[in-house]
Amino acid sequence: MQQKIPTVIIIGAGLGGLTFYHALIKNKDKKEFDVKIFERESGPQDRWQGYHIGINNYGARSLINCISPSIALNLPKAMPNPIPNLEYHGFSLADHTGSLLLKPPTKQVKDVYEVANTTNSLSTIITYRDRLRDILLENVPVQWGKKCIGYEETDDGVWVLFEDGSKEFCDILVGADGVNSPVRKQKLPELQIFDYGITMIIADVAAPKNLLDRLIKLNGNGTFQETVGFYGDTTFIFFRHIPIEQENFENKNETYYRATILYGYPTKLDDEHDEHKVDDEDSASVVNHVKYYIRKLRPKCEMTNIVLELWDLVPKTTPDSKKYPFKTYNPVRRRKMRDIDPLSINTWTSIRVTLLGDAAHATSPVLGIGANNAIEDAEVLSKALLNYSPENYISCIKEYENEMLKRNSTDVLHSRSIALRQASQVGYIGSIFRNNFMRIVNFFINFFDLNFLVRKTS
Ligand SMILES: Cc1cc2nc3c(=O)[nH]c(=O)nc-3n(C[C@H](O)[C@H](O)[C@H](O)COP(=O)(O)OP(=O)(O)OC[C@H]3O[C@@H](n4cnc5c(N)ncnc54)[C@H](O)[C@@H]3O)c2cc1C
Ligand SMILES: *[C@@H]1O[C@H](CO)[C@@H](O)[C@H](O)[C@H]1NC(C)=O
Ligand SMILES: *[C@@H]1O[C@H](CO)[C@@H](O)[C@H](O)[C@H]1NC(C)=O
Ligand SMILES: *[C@@H]1O[C@H](CO)[C@@H](O)[C@H](O)[C@H]1NC(C)=O
Ligand SMILES: CC(=O)N[C@H]1CO[C@H](CO)[C@@H](O)[C@@H]1O
Repeated sequence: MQQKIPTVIIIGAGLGGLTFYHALIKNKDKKEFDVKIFERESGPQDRWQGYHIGINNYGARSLINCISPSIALNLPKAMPNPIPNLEYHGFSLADHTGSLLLKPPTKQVKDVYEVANTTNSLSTIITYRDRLRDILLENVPVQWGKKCIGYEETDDGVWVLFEDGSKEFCDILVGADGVNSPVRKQKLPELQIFDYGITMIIADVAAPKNLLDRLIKLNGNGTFQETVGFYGDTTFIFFRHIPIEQENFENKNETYYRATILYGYPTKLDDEHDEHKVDDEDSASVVNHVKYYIRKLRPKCEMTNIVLELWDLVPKTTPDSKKYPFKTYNPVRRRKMRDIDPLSINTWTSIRVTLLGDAAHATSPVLGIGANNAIEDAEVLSKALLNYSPENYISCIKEYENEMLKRNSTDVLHSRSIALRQASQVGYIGSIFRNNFMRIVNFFINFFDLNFLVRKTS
């Protein structure tokens, strides 16, 4: 008897869900599934998909393993090859004046294939997240405007329920629906989101060359730069040294570069300063709030000026997409830094419904591993499903979940401890100790080439 082709439904066309779709299609000759993917957004341009994200060795490897060779050919559009002698793809940490504290030795790679072959997950290529998503959307029949609100299990499958009243039947349901995953909330209601007590504001801006030149002069050419202040306040700047090519872009005289900027501070500061009311629906109000803290918490110096000037570049209203390098641009708002430790609950029962990426293990952005781990999940789950049969589907899901849980719980907690340590309000004297301690650590990790900051992979 010919066996019926099993159906897999993916909820969420983010980086994880799309990579997983490609992996199932790529494995079709070994194991065929009828795959459907649903997304709540109304279309590819519904929401700003921005940010620079670092794709590291295991992320790149899983990505290449999951997508077809023809789609892999497009990868350089999203992750252009590092520019030798100009860009340094790596992390650096400086104090509030831009004086270097920590810069782990990081092997520079020439392209996505070389990063995939390194054994050290510090090596990364800073990637345009929106373009990576565009590439992954190619040839994928996403069903847009379909918001999942839950599911119903039956003896022989799962009904997936949508807000529009429709439902779809499947054999396996994969929730790749991000940190607020409704699939997770139903599967594991006791698995809670952990709130760091850190507020962050993130924006993508078009930075003029002269501003970036000043930053590089002060802080080096690292593509992923962080500074820490006295009060748990942090700034992040991610950029590629690649000019924006845009026909009608504002000032044709000046060269512009995309940069992602992030400002973080302990949320409790907002309670102490509630005279400063913020309207999260209004970018201008949020940017003023960020600048208020930067001026208040940071000394007057070139580093502070650069950060303030970067925040001034955030569009105050939704910009005309024809004149702006980003196809869509949502207003900036305050967000909470949060994560999910998948091992914070005792039992995960493996059923027909499983989770992938942020839905299972949202991770703070400090180590830049969230997308890499979502992509790695896609590979591990697609491999586990190669053994799928109507009788043993539970063991496939269990195999995936066992590996995913351990790996990611470790990563989530590691990222959390670093974020919380950075957010401690050390004060002026404390900062002298902390900064000197970090300079010593920096000396040793560079001297001995130690990379204890990241997980070792084969
Ligand atoms: C500033 C910043 C910097 C970062 N830097 C890095 C980095 O350097 N490296 C790194 O690896 N990671 C980084 N990350 C994290 C990374 O972006 C995420 O971890 C990654 O996108 C997770 O992928 P995902 O597919 O699990 O979830 P998402 O990409 O969030 O996708 C979830 C999808 O599900 C959809 N969805 C949600 N609910 C529903 C519903 N009810 N029904 C249908 N669809 C739904 C959403 O619309 C979305 O499209 C960063 C994040 C931030 C904020
Ligand atoms: C930038 O990084 C490269 C590594 O690619 C390094 O060789 C170069 O000296 C750096 N340039 C500047 C201006 O710091
Ligand atoms: C990566 O490693 C594999 C296996 O060792 C090899 O076949 C491949 O050529 C390498 N790719 C690059 C770009 O170095
Ligand atoms: C553009 O550059 C030219 C020559 O350098 C200069 O004269 C002119 O004022 C500039 N225009 C703008 C708008 O900056
Ligand atoms: C790859 C990796 O980091 N694996 C780790 C997963 O977590 C367990 C403990 O929870 C570690 O022992 C593994 O090394």
